Amino acid sequence: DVTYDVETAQKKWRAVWEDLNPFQAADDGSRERRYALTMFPYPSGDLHMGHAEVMALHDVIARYWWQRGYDVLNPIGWDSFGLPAENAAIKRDEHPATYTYANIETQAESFRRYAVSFDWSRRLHTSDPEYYRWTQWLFLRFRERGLAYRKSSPVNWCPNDQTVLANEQVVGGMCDRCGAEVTKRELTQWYFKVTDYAQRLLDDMEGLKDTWPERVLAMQRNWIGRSEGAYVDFDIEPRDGQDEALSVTVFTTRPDTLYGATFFVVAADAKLADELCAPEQREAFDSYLTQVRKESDIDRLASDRPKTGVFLGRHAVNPVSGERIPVWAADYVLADYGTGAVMAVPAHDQRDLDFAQAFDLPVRMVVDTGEPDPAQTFVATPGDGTYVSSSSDGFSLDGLSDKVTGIRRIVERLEAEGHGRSAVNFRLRDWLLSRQRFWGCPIPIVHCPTCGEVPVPDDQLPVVLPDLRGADLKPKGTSPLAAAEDWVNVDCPSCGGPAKRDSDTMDTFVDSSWYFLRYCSPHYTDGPFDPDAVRDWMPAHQYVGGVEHAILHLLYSRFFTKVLHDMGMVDFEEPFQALMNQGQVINQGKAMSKSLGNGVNLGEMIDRYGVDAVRLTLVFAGPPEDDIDWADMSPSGSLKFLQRAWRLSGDVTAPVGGAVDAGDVALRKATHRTVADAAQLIDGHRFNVMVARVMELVNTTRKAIDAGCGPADPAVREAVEAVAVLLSLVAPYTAEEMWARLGHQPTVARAGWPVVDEALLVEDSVTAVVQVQGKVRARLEVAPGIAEADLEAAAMADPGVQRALEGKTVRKVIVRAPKLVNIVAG
Ligand code: ANZ
Ligand code: ZN
Repeated sequence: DVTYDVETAQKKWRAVWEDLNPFQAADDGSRERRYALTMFPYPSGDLHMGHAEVMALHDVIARYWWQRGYDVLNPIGWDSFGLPAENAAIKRDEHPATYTYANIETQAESFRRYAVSFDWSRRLHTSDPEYYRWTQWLFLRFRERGLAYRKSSPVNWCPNDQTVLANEQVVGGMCDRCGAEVTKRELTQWYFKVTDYAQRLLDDMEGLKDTWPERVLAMQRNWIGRSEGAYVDFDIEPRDGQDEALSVTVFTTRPDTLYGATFFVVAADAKLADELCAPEQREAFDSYLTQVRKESDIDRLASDRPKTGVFLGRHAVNPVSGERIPVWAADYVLADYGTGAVMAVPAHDQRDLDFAQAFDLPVRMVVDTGEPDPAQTFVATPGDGTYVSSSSDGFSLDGLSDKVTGIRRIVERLEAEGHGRSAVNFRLRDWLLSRQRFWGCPIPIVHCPTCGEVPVPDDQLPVVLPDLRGADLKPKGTSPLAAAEDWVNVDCPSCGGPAKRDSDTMDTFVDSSWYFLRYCSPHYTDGPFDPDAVRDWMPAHQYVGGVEHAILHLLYSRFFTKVLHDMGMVDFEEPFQALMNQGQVINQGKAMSKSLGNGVNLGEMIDRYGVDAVRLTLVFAGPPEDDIDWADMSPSGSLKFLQRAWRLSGDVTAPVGGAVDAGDVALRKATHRTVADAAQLIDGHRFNVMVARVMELVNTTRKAIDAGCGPADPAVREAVEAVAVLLSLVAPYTAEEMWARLGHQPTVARAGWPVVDEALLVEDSVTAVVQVQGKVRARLEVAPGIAEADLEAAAMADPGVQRALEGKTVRKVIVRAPKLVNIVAG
């Protein structure tokens, strides 16, 4: 069999495409716009199979939109600041910039060879000063709105990367970058106030529920973690005039169990614990705190862990009953959730009960659930039941057995006396954005001994990262920028006195929280983006990328978009209309990894089978969300299919542009049905099925050529042209080869979607016979699937049948769809 040379075709068409530049968005309003967005890569190393998969899937959509006549925005850029590249550079003793930009060039070259339909004129890198100038500008605007602020608190610390991490970057207690166990440190850091947007981030997911994967929404919902409950204020008893009366608030989801609170617990690492600690407990407390500081949150929350804690030598007063309860410090209460203090109700909360058991504290049941008394069994009873032992001073819940009413009544009582109020609490924390690392966007703030925090004026942006070539960039716990004397020492923009720049850099996720907006006008110099361009293109119609970003990047981008909306800079509140998560490419049932030695090299696969075969294999493997086990794939089979499709184009002898009406009807029907179905399948993201349908059409056409209507039939040309256009979404080189052989000018990528003739989609008809009194009175052409009632109605309406029935009464109609109607009349 003849074949085309893959390598030659790849060289040839790449040059032609670069010349024609078919994928540059016209951006002139002449056509309806579509924004196809894919998560931009980190420049660590060359592209791998995962990139190949996501780009192949994403490109089906982008190329389809081009064929449908939309003006498509399909941009590419690099998320080029950040830890992974910085760490890799340090390991190789290279400067992060050198390493990063070299990788970008390698990846860009690979993307071009891989023939992704990117608009290269919009390329951006977040580590370019033209880009991060606006990251800094946005930071300053957020700060003006009180949405970027500095505070001191215990933060997640990666001892390996020697930097703080956002909560979202701690996975199972480990650094999601390097896997080291995360510890806590008390540090003053910059935060974005995401918590102000918690409710809106939650509410607006409603509008995404049909277009985003449910598991992503569920993960975000869970991360935001909304809880309804109440704040309850407890007075702390003054100790014989030594200290002032103090009130401490707790957050509880069960205010109705207030009478069961037998002790009070403050997070050991909260400032409050230190403040409350009585002098005689100081030593015990300090040594306990040292121990707690070494623990990760995961350890602290583990329910099977023995409870530890220290009595603080103080008592809190129950605001309703007046009961005195001891105040403890413990690690199972977290400093940064709720208020960092809890009223412990051991009877109905297992963590509190474990603590009570460990320290021999009282257990009082206040909800009788019918289960054995927790004081005896040490099994808490969190369920519903009837209130007991819950009354004082003319107030009582006793006998009531409805939790909702119980909560309402106790909260009303607390509110009336000014000791509490109902409250909603979120698990979501503010986003810690400073990093003690070099390769990131500098924070545009100057710290002045006289003026305090001073923003760098807009006209002095960007604060450019110093080069520091030859300096030691290894993580040391403080940013390498702090040691760059020339850079860090500046005149205060406000008073002119000696001051210092903030030497931390921003989390890379800040850079990636707005890049999709920048793509709309990447060369704009009057702001982060041109509002008109953003209005034209955003929100992105389709976002494609990995589920590993389900929380971090997607939550942060949603937050940024909402803030920009509130600033009046964009007129929408959600950045991504639809989201698709691809599965993983694995090998032999396992994730590819160096240690398993099961990595598959993308470059080698392309060298061996060609770009198209690799792309086709990845798209054909299964539904996009499913993992692909490369060991089960057959790229050589894909290549064989592509050659078979291509051979069709050499067999066509009907002239270009000839009339097709007289062509073979069966083949025409197959073609038009395939094109119509392909459109629906692509809209439903069933790309693998779409490919299967193209394969069928190739087989049908081959049969028609060899054993049917023959190669000269215009229906053959029509079929092969359709195959070329459909294949252009997946196998652009092969499609271009076919298109040229069919006598067309490049590029098939912009040939346009074949127009479907609806008449050719009508199912084949069958002939139904209508008899009246045993005599055939009519023959009807009907659809094979016609319903009995429809067939009967059609028979009755036939003029020949009506004539035969004139003057008669219909006694009985027997319908055998789709072939026969028998009418008995008399
Ligand atoms: C009394 C109580 C009685 C509670 C009861 C539960 C059951 P979610 O649903 O996760 O919001 N809590 C509050 N702040 C805490 C902190 N900083 N660290 C650890 N635990 C804390 O949980 C809210 C409940 O978790 C609160 O309601 C509080 O215990 C505890 F039968 O208060 B509860
Ligand atoms: Zn100053």
